Amino acid sequence: MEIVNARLRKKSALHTLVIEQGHFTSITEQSADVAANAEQIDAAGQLACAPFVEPHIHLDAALTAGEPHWNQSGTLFEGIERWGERKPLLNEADIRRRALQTIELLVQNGVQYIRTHADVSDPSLVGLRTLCALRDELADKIEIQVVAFPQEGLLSFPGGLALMEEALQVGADVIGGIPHFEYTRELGEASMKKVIELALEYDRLVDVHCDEIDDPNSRFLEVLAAEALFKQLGNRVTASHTTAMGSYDNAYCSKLFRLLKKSGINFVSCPTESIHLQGRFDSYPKRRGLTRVKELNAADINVCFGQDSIFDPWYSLGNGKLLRSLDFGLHICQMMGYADFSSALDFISDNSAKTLNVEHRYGIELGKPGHFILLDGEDDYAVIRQQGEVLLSVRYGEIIMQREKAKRLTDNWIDVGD
Ligand code: 17E
Ligand code: FE2
Repeated sequence: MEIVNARLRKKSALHTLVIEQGHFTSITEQSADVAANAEQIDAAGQLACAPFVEPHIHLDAALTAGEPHWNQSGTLFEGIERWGERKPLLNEADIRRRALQTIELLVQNGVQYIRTHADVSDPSLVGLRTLCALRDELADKIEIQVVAFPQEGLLSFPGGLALMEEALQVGADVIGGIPHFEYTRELGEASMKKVIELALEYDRLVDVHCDEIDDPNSRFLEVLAAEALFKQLGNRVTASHTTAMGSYDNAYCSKLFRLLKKSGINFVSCPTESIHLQGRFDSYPKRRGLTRVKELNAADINVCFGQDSIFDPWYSLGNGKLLRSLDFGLHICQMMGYADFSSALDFISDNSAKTLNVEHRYGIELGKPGHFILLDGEDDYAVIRQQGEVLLSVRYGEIIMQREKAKRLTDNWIDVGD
């Protein structure tokens, strides 16, 4: 496959990309735009970017909003309760159907790597088993990691620890946790130590729903980061949400950041989800309920954006578009400067690949798998501003999704000059 007239991120020249036997074999700068021949794809000056990565989504719960009841309060905790009513109705066919529809929706929007959470506070483990099976069946189409996520507590849910071990034996790639939902601070802390112990014992990655609450006293992140540091697990560990950090005072954060930086752990923020679920106990002033994405990024700590939910008990919108999550994130975290916009796609591509530990096989670089997407815009700034569609998605040199740019059918109404 040959692509001509492609722009690459953070470079101004047009480029020709060649993919042979599924890998990039040539990436060359063009001195001017060229006419594409019949075999070539003409990128027409649009931005070629490494595929989007969805680092945090709950595929077992996707497309279940309102079943059997809607989340009326909009809180995380009511979401957990409503999901608890849907859980007994789960079966393999139901999960498969909804997960496949959601994965396809993500593919249509340029995603080629997914990290999904599977609720393991369920003695049948049907969600985890089904998502692990789908991961294996779809391995040549899309890369999926499955997190064993103890939604109702690793130590507070009856048999939670045994279920986690069973999930790891079934084949979960990543160990999850939810310390702010454990009954006590002590259990929350102990759960973080246990998660790291299991990661060492089973040689798995870690991704914890950590401090997803507005409580400024929810400080399990420091326990997770310290354990990761002591056990040298750094980049294999991710803290998702950490919304309490939006409520920590600056003095504590200043101390905390030293540890976070040393530990080398990754962060995932889910802007649409958190702006919706957090701040629910405030009147006014009302907190934004997001972690300190801007400050983490400025401190050179890896942070990325995910969607979390697609029409589930926690969030009843969601359309598979990471560009929408990014747009929300940039606004809510006030990352609206020229430099922010110029590298904004990092938050849904390179940074997320790092979180998933796939960066060695990710990116438009010689020798790497020939995966890329084409975006409607010539650089990060234009793509963000125009909120355009993903026009093309290529995997191992094969087109897996292509759409035409929406075409206006009328002339200008107003004369705007030349
Ligand atoms: N479960 C949870 O604990 N937090 C979330 N944001 C979702 C599920 C979506
Ligand atoms: Fe989540």
